[in-house]
Amino acid sequence: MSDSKPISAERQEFYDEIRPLNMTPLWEVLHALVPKAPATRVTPVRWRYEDVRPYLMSSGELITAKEAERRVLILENPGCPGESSATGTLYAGLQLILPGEIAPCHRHTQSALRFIVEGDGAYTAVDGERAIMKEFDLILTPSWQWHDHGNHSDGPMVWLDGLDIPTLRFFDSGFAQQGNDEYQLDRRPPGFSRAQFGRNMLPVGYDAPKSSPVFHYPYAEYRQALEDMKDSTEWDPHQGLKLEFINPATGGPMMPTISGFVQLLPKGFKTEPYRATDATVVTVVEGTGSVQIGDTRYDLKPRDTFVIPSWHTVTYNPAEDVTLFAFSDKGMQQNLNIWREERITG
Ligand code: 1HN
Repeated sequence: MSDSKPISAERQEFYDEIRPLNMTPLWEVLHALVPKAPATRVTPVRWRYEDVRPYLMSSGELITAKEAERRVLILENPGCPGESSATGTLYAGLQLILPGEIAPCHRHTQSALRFIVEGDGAYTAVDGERAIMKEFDLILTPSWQWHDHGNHSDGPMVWLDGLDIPTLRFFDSGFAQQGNDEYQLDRRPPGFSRAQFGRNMLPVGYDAPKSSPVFHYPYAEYRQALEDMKDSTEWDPHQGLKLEFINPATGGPMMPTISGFVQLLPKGFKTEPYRATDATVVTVVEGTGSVQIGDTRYDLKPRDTFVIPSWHTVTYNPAEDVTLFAFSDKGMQQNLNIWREERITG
């Protein structure tokens, strides 16, 4: 049945009759429900950091981190207005914390990542262990772990928050709890988790958690991994050099609902077209160039963030060496056996 054919008076009358019984005919919507190719309301969108930053700083004069609980400007996809969503499954926002401020302790079923875009020396404490933030570090706050942020540095600190809010909203399973205290006391020294889990070893008798116990991935380390691989690795013509942040206890994604990646595209390495069913939020770490997403083209600059919707064809044209950080629902889709990719050739 076609989804667009005009509806006859006889059928419309029937539909109107069954409506009060909370029934509707499948044949009018079947092809929209199961399209021939993945369809999405999510659109490509790009936020230039230079456009966003002045407003983020203004928000710092409008409300304190304490009053706001989290002082964040949501990066909302124009295809899903009012939904606080960057993609169908994921949320993104830019958070500001000023010197001397505290974002009070809480926990929630939603999982979160922080990708530091500006500043040096503020901290996130996650279940009693502090991570000191440096530019382009990745910090995880897995589901139900206590977390608070504080800025003892002398400059503003800005990071990209990535959460699985739309996913938990879909499951009606999102909720939060406030901490008794504004901030947590240290229960372990900074770096303890990385010492325990970050060296390809695990404590004996350890039960693998669903999210990576390595909750802090310093830029200096993952950047060096890319650098060390640069000369010896065969580059993927569609993706350049792309690495995933994993849960070392399972080999799976860093968190069950959010997968994280870094990607290096050397100067002049134009990628071949690629598409996949995971909608992706990307932040430029280093370098300039451009990205083509379906019919939309954006120039790339450090700290800009953009969205690649599901099944949109992507190509990159790096004018300099470009490093990207990306997060998506790839691991969640893989666990459900619904993830697909296509390397488009010729
Ligand atoms: C949250 O807890 C944080 O802890 C940031 O920094 C953004 C957006 C929605 C719900 C909870 C944070 C959030 C959030």
